[in-house]
Amino acid sequence: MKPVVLVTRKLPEAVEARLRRDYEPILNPADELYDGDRIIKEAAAADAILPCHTEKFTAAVIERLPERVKIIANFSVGYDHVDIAAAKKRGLVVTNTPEVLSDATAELTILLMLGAARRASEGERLVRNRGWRDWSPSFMVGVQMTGRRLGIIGFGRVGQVVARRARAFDMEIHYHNRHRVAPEVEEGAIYHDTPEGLLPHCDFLALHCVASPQTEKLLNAERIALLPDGAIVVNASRGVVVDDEALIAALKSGKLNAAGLDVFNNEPDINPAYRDLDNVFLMPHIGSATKETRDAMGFRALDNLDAYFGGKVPKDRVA
Ligand code: 8YV
Repeated sequence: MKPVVLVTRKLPEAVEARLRRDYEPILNPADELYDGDRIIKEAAAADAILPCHTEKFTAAVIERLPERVKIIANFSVGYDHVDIAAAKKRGLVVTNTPEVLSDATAELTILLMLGAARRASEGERLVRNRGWRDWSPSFMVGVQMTGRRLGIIGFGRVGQVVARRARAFDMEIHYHNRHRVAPEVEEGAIYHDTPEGLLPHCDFLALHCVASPQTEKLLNAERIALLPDGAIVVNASRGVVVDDEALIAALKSGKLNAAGLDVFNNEPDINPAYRDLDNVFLMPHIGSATKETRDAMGFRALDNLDAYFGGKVPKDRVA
């Protein structure tokens, strides 16, 4: 008997093919967003769940999951959508998909930096909306990335790849992380043991920390004030690490030159003020959205299921 896996979202074809070969999948062909009640209903006959970050496994949902569900094999590196303490209490195994999305997310981060610095949204809108009438040396002037200082908060897998890509722009890399990384990983990046120590060195600031109670609203008004005037902030981690009101105020006042955001509080119902600001480059949480990466994420989630149902500890076990 193949294990039954509830798959909450539409996965890449190659991933679904392997899933069909090795498991009994319960699919969601309409790709509807499941709330807690729907997850519980759909999981009635499941041994495992393969969800995305869009499904919220709160303590209340986890407590009500059918007894036969033993593992949540996430299709995501972030697992802040799962109450890990509740999962542990219930004896649920939880896995994620690290490493395979670092390149794609780092590429998107560079896009956010360039998009914000070179006013890409504004320029695109102008051309599309037939607002482009003339040209002058002062027209659509942005900020140069080459040779500037990039500060990275969260120097894990994604942060490290961002640093490597940014070096191609001759950027000077600074970082803050819970722990200083080894010199061969640092590759000359300058460590700061607090965000406060890092921020004055950031012409560009990229957020790559995990979402946790410790990082909630990490970028608040007090810390934004420590950034150099005219700095650019980009976020491809999680919306909760930013205090929206503070960021919006700094973008309006000119304290910050611009921001590039791929993640938001309360996605997709984002703070409406962002839509009205010309100096934000907005993306709809697509950091890992390349064909190669989405396939790799799916295979990685399946590797974790294979290990679990093969009686081994999954490589990416986080609970
Ligand atoms: C994923 C992400 O696309 O992996 C993550 O944590 O934020 C995204 O890259 C998404 O989570 C899929 O579930």
